[in-house]
Amino acid sequence: MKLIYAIVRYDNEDEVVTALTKEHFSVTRLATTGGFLKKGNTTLMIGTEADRVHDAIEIIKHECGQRQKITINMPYVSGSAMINCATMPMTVEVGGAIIFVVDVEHYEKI
Ligand code: 2BA
Repeated sequence: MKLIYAIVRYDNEDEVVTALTKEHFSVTRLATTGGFLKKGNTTLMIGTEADRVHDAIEIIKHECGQRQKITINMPYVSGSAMINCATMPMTVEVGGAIIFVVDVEHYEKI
C-alpha cells in the first residue's frame, strides 16, 4: 500500500477531491500553509494500492492544470536586516501540485 501526499492550491481542492472520490479513492484534506509564500494551501492524503497510484496522479494532474509563473513582491533583505517597506519583484511558479508517494508499513481499520 502507498500513501500519496498531494499539496494543491485552494482553488483546485474541490475539483480534485470530487474527481478522486468519484473514482473510489479515499481522501483526507488537511488545511496547510506554504512556508515560502505563507499562504494557505491544501494537503490531500490518499491511501491506495500501489497499482492505483498512477491513476490517482493522473486525476490530480488533470484537475490542477499547468504550473504558471507569477511575479510577487518579496520584502527586501540586505545582509541580515530586512529594510522596512522595501520590496523586490520575484518570479515564482505556482499551480499544478506537489506530490510525494510513500510506502505504508501498516494499515488497518479498527
Ligand atoms: P510555498 O512554500 O508557499 O511555495 C510557493 C511557491 O514558491 C513554490 O511553488 C515555488 O515555486 C516557490 N518557492 C518555494 N520555496 C522557494 C524558495 N526557497 N526559493 C524560491 N522560490 C520558492 P511550488 O513548488 O508549487 O510549491 C507549492 C507548495 O507546496 C509550497 O508552498 C509548499 O507548501 C509545498 N511544497 C513544495 N515543495 C515542497 C517540499 N519539497 N517539501 C514540502 N513542501 C513542499
